[in-house]
Amino acid sequence: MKKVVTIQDISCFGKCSLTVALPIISAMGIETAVIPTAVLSTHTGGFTGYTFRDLTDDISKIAEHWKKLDLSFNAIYTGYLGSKRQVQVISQFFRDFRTADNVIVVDPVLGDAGKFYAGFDREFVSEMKKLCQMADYIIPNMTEVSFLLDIPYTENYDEAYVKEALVRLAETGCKTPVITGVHFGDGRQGAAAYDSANGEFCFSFGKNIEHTVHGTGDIFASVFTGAIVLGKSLQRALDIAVSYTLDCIVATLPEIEEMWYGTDFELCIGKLVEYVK
Ligand code: PXL
Repeated sequence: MKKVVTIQDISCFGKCSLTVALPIISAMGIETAVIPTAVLSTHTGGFTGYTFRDLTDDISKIAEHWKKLDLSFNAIYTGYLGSKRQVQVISQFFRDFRTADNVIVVDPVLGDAGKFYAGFDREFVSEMKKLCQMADYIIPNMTEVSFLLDIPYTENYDEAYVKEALVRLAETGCKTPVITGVHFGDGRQGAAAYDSANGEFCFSFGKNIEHTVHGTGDIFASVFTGAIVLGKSLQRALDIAVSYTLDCIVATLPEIEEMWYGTDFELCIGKLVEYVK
């Protein structure tokens, strides 16, 4: 059985990070080991007054134990990380658990809609860039692209702009950058990727839904990681992740309580199982 380890926080309420990655990757028929980096009462987007228990000191102890057990993983997938020190500890985890044939997927969670999430700043971006350099795949949204490349955030761009951004992301060291939330104002939204090994660009689009729900980036990244681990091509992995993310948004809208509560990915798990058959 394929094995992924995903390293990100547990937000106890507000579906995102581990509460999304664990059920989704498991549903794809992949064993999903976890390293919780922090426990928060809620995620930080849209809620105030949340608790935050930092678990950075546990990460290297878990890694040490796993080394003794000689564990290995087909993929290491990181999401939201809470501090610069935590990012440094995880870069050591990458060095310890990288093998000749596994993949490292970094979702450089930094912000959305042109703004940082609470607690992040330029210094954190510098640290996150170093983690991205070690990755086979990175999965930023357009806001995170602007932070990683130090370019202004814009919502008006074309295909040439996205291709240029992908090439520049690859030049910073990551083999295959994937950009999410790509839209050209033509009623579609999707993702774009660049395989720097062969110079191939891939795009995948579905219908653009104007309404925003929280946690879709984590759904996309989890499905994309699972699909790559299952041996799908870059284009097929993008198609599956775009389709499932869209399915989840459409399923959420009719009964949405509050956008910060997250996306109802549970209602579409059956479709995901079909997509990866
Ligand atoms: O969905 C990304 C995410 C993960 N974890 C925490 C967050 C966010 C985004 O707001 O706050 C704690």
